[in-house]
Amino acid sequence: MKKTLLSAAIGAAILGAASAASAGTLQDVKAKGFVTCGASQGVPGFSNPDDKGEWSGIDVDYCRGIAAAVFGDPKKAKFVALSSKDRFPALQSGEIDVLTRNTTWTVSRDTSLGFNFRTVNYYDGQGFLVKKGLNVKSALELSGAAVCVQTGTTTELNLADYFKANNLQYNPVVFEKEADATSAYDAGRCDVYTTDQSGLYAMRLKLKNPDDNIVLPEVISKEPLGPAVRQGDDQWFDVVSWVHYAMVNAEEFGITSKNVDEMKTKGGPDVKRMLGNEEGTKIGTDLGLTNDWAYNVIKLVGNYSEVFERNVGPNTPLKIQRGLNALWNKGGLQYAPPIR
Ligand SMILES: N[C@@H](CCC(=O)N[C@@H](CS)C(=O)NCC(=O)O)C(=O)O
Repeated sequence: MKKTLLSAAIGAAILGAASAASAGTLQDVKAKGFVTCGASQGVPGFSNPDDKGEWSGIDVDYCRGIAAAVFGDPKKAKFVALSSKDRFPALQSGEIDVLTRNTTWTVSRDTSLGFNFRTVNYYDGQGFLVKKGLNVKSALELSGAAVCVQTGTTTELNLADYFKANNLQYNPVVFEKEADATSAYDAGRCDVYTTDQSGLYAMRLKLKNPDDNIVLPEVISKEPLGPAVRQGDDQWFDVVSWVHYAMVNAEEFGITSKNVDEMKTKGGPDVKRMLGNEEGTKIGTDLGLTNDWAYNVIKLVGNYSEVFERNVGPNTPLKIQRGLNALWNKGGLQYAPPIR
């Protein structure tokens, strides 16, 4: 009995020390005056710098949403470009406050790497890009192919699993940098390029002749993409999660960046509550923010639909349909718990 109590006490002390070591990100972010987000080195529509170093993308807007929630200013977001391999050490070491970069939520990242995931800002799955000239209609015809793939990703393992499960041979051509993988594929060093389907649509735009390439119909994995934070910092985890939920709830309520001022005074009780317009509310202060945090996210960055349409939707070069990323009541998986 004594031994059990003692080990419980030691366990609690270790846990306490671990949380103390990594807690306080919200305070740190407020003190330095900006949030540092891990981005990719360039995935159009998701996180992509232009020639002037201006970032855009659905993941970039997530980070700007966090800045809007914390500071009332989306410009207080800084981006660090990270390869697939470098993104995890950057989060572990504290170089970045949050990883907002097409990262798949898996059990090993959630446990042995020491991260926490909760929201999925883009539901995806892995696919294959091939040259039309190959005359391949299905991934099952790819036996013997040379496949370009980026290291440090879930992609590598899914690729191995899929070819093994279907008794197909392949030659992996592995790159650390996405740009090298893309140019190798473009130069004909591989027959196939594989990554998340979102990544395939994005990379295709970078090829010499995008229209000469097709995405095969097979989706071989689940890739729930969302932000990761370090374990042991519940408050920061909550802030990062609720920014996404605010965007999704806003879409569900029909609140947009254009009508949010009107909705704040004329909306129903749940809309007013979410936007901080309720007598004696603690809807934001309990999160460590101001009560108008969700208002700021919507006003300054937009609801989930606005962010999706602006970065990856049918009217952008990526031309992606909502699909799995439609709201739960429109046949998709985007579902946010209530803000109340
Ligand atoms: N979702 C997968 C793959 C993510 C990934 O890193 N994809 C590559 C290919 S699209 C990428 O983003 N490369 C850009 C870079 O390394 O900067 C994962 O989390 O492992």
